[in-house]
Amino acid sequence: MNTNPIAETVLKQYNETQTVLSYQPFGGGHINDTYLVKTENNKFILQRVNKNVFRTNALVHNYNVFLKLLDTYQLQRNAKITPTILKTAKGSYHTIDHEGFAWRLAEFIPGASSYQIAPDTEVSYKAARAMGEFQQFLNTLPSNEFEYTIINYHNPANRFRAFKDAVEKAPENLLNKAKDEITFSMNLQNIVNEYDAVAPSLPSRITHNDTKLDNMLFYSDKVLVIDLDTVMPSSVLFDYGDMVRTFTSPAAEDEKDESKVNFRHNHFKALTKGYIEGLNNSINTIEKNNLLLGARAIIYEQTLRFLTDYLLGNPYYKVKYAEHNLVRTKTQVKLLDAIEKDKNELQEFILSL
Ligand code: ADP
Ligand code: GN1
Ligand code: MG
Repeated sequence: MNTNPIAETVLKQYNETQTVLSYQPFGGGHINDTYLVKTENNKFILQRVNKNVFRTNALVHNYNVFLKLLDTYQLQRNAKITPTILKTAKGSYHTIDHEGFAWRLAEFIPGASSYQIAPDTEVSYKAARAMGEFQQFLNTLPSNEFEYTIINYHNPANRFRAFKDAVEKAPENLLNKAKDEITFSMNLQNIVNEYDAVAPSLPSRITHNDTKLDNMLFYSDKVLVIDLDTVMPSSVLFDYGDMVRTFTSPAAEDEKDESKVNFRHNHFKALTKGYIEGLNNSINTIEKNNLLLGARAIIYEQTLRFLTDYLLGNPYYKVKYAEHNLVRTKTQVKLLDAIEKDKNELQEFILSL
């Protein structure tokens, strides 16, 4: 049995978790601490939100805004789009511990699968369609009431500046090991300029902002969207882009054997079709014309983020070994390189839908 006095104090706040039998670390997220909690009759997901990454007050506020409207939305459509987040006996969705960390409890979806790699195109299609449908819910939210849980989160220009700073500061041995990836990243700065040229014409929407495949849960024939900590104003380009990033490669984000990483056109087509169908005409022409730019921008941004973290000694992402972020960088480089080579054909496909 795991023991964590803070987790136990938090669990005491809920009527449903007075008799906890066990709780264990769970899932493969890079940011929060997630536990599977077992009681006599039930299971729950307990999460401690990383206060070094998220602005806790903004996050707690945003959950209050969208959870207030979620029940009605789901009831009206007779559809569940995300797991239920429980209220404490005092009626809050989060409890703040004495160190300032926010905790929350969600229902556990039994028998649900989440994937690091899309096993077939049906999964890519269904996941993207669910994300498009989730966007329809986000489109109903009062966007002026949202706060930024992370400032400058999807901002390629800012990520590029942080990367250049890291290159200035990094020790020689790390710079040597990441030589090729640094050169590749410096050479693709045009993606930042392309994104910046389009950004002022994009509508600001409430979007999910972390649409990697393992932030979706599959059970029976349904898909639920999870990990709502980055729901805030941004652009659908990034939501589409992060699906391209995480659905199209047949290898994990941290696959050490680079030869296993490649860009699967059939998954690209399946997810693009699924997302556009799920959105049901709720994006405008400028957004649609620039979806591919969103994919290129987010994979570039992710390359820069992993590489920056590696050069700075891994302050941000959870790592299992010293080179973990460099390995992650290399998979992004390979994927982005493949997309850059095929971009005309990919753009043509998007516009054909
Ligand atoms: P992080 O922000 O750290 O990525 P997530 O909210 O994505 O945290 O949760 C981490 C993992 O835990 C998910 O990828 C998923 O596998 C699992 N998970 C999260 N919520 C649930 C749930 N309600 N039911 C079942 N599994 C869940
Ligand atoms: C993080 O929290 P998680 O593991 O779902 C990160 C994303 C990255 C992703 C890369 C808040 O997502 O931005 O794309 O890792 N989340 C945050 O795997 O930084
Ligand atoms: Mg996650």
